[in-house]
Amino acid sequence: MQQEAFSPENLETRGEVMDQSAVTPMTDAEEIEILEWEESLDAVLKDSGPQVVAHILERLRTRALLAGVELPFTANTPFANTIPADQQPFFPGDQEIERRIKSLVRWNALAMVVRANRIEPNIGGHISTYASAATLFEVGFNHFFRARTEEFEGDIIYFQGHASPGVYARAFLEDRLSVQQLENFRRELKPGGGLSSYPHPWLMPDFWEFPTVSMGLSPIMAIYQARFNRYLEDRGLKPRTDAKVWAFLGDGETSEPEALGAITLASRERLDNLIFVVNCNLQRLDGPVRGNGSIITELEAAFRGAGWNVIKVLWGSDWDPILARDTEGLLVRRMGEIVDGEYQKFVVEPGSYIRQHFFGTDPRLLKLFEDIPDEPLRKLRLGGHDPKKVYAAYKAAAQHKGQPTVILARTIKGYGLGEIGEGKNITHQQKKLNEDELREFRSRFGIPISDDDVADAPFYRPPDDSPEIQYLRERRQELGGYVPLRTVRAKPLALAQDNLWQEFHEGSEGREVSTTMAFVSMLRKMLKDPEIGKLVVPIVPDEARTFGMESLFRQVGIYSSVGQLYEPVDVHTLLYYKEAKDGQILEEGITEAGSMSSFIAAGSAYSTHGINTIPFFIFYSMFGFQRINDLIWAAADMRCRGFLLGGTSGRTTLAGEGLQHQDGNSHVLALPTPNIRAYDPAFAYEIAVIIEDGIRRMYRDRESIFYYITVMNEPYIMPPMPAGARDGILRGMYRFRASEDKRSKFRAQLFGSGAILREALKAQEMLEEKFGVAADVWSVTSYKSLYTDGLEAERWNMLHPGEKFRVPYVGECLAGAPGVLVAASDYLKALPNSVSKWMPRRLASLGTDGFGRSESRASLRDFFEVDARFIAFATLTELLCEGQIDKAVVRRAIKELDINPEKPDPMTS
Ligand SMILES: Cc1ncc(C[n+]2csc(CCOP(=O)(O)OP(=O)(O)O)c2C)c(N)n1
Ligand SMILES: [Mg+2]
Repeated sequence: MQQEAFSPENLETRGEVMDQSAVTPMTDAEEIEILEWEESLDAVLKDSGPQVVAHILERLRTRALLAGVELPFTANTPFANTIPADQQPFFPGDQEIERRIKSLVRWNALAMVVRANRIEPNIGGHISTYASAATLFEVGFNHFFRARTEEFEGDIIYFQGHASPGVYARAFLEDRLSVQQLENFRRELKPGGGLSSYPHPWLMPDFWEFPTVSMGLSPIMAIYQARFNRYLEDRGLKPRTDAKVWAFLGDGETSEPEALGAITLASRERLDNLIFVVNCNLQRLDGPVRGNGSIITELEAAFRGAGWNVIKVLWGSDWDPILARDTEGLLVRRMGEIVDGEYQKFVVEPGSYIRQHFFGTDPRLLKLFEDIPDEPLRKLRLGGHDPKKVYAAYKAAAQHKGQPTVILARTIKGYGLGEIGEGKNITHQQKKLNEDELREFRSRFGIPISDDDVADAPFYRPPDDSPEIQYLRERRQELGGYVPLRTVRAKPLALAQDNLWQEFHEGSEGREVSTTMAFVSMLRKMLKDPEIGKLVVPIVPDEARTFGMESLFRQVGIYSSVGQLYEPVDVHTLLYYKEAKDGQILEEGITEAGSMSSFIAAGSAYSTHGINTIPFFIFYSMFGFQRINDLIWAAADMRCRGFLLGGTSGRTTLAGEGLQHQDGNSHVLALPTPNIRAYDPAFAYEIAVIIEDGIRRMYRDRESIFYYITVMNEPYIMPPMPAGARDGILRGMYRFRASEDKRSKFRAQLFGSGAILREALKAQEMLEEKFGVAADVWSVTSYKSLYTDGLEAERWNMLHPGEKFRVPYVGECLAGAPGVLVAASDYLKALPNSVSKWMPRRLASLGTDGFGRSESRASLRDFFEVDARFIAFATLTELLCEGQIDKAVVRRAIKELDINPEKPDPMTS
């Protein structure tokens, strides 16, 4: 297909943003008519002000519509700065000193990446992202980002992850990071420590607060963080303040669905404590974000349409006098016509090219620029690089009421890198500069490093008594201290009483309940607890009824920032849908990503706010790890605490739902997250023990762990807790029911988990009654715990040859347990297989590899071969392999147990 060359005529791609007059030529009479209207508008604006103009325009618009005039829809405003020059506030800083500080940060950020790559080629790092974001960050550091103090909770800032070199370089000027640390950027394992590539609280727990480098996650986390701050205020857990949540994003990043997927929540909730700053350098990694369109125009429409306050910062002060001369609005119109690919070209081409291609379309435009020579023309500064414009936008955003604000700041990727990177498609990856290039950069930004030294790219920090350092310190002092800074202020909980849990140790006394119901009872009880009750944050993505949680609606209410503006249809029922301003449940609607972001905000409040909120996020287990694992990974990095509950779990326990919903994967998917503790409990008392211990470990002992617990919807009688089971429940397995037949020579150990434990118990009976096999049954509550424990022991043994051998817990449990070994769970066979090597003998694993089916539990367990029959049968075949029983017994079993050896393999069918 032949590519159409760019010309102002083929601008259909810009659709709604186009001014119709640009394509349909006007008659002279029409031109005169328009001029008259414009003059009238100017006169009204001058005499009566903007509000009256707005009223008139609205009235005219309505009138035209009623008269059948078709007005093109547009969510866009002209391609100009939202804040006109004459409404710009006074810039309170010392611009010259701030420029010098910024230059020093730029230099050190660059030196850090360049040096790292000299010492270790290909260690990576990014220069050009920060180069474009420097002014956006520095205006924040000097004037807006308030640190946490005794009196003020502080602003929350999500820094664009790839700009981390700039944040480190500033911390170096602030004397918070040493030369050695900078030297060890991206080499964290060096003696004395280094700096992590990106913001990772796990790796730098005294510095970074929010991981932002998986693109798209920081915007959604920031939105839910801002909402969670309101939640804490409305529930009286913290005082209301004007603290802000700032999120710095890349323009390329906004293509991630998570980035824009939750923006309507922010406007619906009127989150005027939230400010997005999109660094619109028009480039991503490979090339332009929207070469053939305009990312700024697109984002403006999306955010305005979603109800946000949008502030465009496109043109720097250099453009103000030119725009002032443009009384006909030709320049702004032309600016709105140009596609991003062409704008990018203007960055790399000489002034003559800009003159010809930008303004050459109209002699009147050319005239506007006739007294500006080519070189200065090329250097006319953009809005995102002009501190005055950025300051104006931040101030307006910080003062804006009733809506969240997004600032779309036009910048140049690789700003200041000149020939080697500025605006080039390769700039994102640029990390090596030769001597000449370094010298040029140094000279451009006036860094006092001699020609002799510059080739080494040394770090440079002016003396403490220099005006730059003094200014920087004063500014930060004024704003409460340094940022980013992560601290843990929450006091540990005492958790003195334990009568909360006793009732669940006693069993359901003949009543059939599911583990989900048992968990909900525990949650209800925790919510009433005097110590932890108010700290509990139940989070649910529109599945509360599925989990039988509707009773909580009434008990603690659903959080709504406006209370309940309507009478709910079920108001006359006991469990009506109660929304309340101090409601405790976060009923997020159908968004697992949003709910997980709430979990993250609540799970990290112990550090962000110094409040020990305890989130319980319950979801359809298939839509947890499978769908939003990267947010779970971010929660882990952030050292979040709390409980994730995979509801309706188990591939064969969730009946009828079929391939999409039946989860046999999540416990395997939980294996890689190092600090998550994953449990597949079968009984209420197991859950009670796990949660009680979890709260203690996380909120009293302050461990950086969190929990994943699967709960099921299959009702059965909950037995009382066997004596001495507690330790095994927590460590991953315990013998639930030993065989009473001590004399049989055929022995087996059966391992069951979750709802499948009951199949193992039935198999135990079958084996004993029909085949004379005495089997013990174990509840395996956590293969993950057994696995990590096994790995630890194995590693210790490898590194300590000749010392006393450590036996993994699995091996310890099975030391005196005779017979063949058979495991069955509702998850992949990989799970029991992951620990089989630490067992004394080989293990036969049954599991649910394959796609689910819409069927009953019994059929599903037959299909996946995890029911009691298959457990018994696998035991017999193991005994056959061991040479303990005869083939004839197994043949008889095929008949008696109704096993079809030719049935299709569930893994592949
Ligand atoms: C989810 C995810 N996908 C891909 C990447 C790899 N990546 C890192 S930076 C980048 C380009 C960023 O472009 P943009 O968001 O415009 O930021 P800029 O550097 O231009 O400011 C990409 C694709 C990532 N970090 N996260
Ligand atoms: Mg970009």
